Amino acid sequence: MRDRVKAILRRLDKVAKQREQGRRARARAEVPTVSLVGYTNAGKSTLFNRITEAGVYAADQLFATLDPTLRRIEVEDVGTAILADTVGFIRHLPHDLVAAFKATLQETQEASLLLHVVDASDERLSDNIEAVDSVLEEIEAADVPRLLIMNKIDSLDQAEPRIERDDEGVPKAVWVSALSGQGIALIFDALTERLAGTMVRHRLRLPPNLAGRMQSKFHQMRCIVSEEYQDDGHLLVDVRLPQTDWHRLEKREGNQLGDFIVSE
Ligand SMILES: Nc1nc2c(ncn2[C@@H]2O[C@H](COP(=O)(O)OP(=O)(O)OP(=O)(O)O)[C@@H](O)[C@H]2O)c(=O)[nH]1
Ligand SMILES: [Mg+2]
Repeated sequence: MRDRVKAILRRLDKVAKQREQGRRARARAEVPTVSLVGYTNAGKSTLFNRITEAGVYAADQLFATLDPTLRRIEVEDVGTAILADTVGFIRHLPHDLVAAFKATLQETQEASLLLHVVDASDERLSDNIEAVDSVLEEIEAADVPRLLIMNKIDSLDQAEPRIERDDEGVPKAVWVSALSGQGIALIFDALTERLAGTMVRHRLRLPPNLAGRMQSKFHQMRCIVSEEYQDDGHLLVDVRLPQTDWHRLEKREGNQLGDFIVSE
């Protein structure tokens, strides 16, 4: 058993490395990644197939062969996006598994949007949502934007496919059936609305006490256009990233980043 665990962990490591390379290439091309996450058996893989057959990409073969859990989709007003299927989450994930998950689920952390798929017909619906939320927290993906997918409406009495919106009119949930295909087009509509945000570009002049940390953060996000250390230890850095990512980062940094913006 111990040997098997070792072998599996080694393979996970290799997968993580390959995915890392893929992510880099995609980030360079500024292609948003949409990750399907959710409790095991929620219907993620079924939905993955549904969505990708609806948005087929002719030249996708090679891509699909390289990694069957990643597919290209075309979203109106957004262009190409990558859809990623992931392993199902479970309650009480053992701690050593969390570590293994962390490697493979980096995709989740760095996704532009998470589609949290739930089985709407499961009586433990809210428990499952909570369990997934806490795993997302554990793998440090809690602040990635999320869209809830209420799946399996074919098993409910009287549930119509629809988009549910928050107070500001932003889609927060889509009611669908991956099995029957009802509501799949609505997912594309919601993707357009959630992803078609604009890119922003900023030039920042960061003081030495912030420069190092922010520099590695920007590198991680792969949004650096140019960077240069000045004689006084300040870092002059140009970044280009989706507006939503910028806002998220600003918030995370206690809203102080804006103070360091300088004009080009
Ligand atoms: N009734 C109904 N069943 C569905 C629907 N979507 C998926 N299923 C069924 O739910 C079961 C699980 O589906 P999967 O797509 O494998 O679920 P998953 O979330 O990928 O599961 P894991 O990969 O194990 O986490 C299968 O038996 C599917 O046929 C749906 O919309 N309606
Ligand atoms: Mg699956």
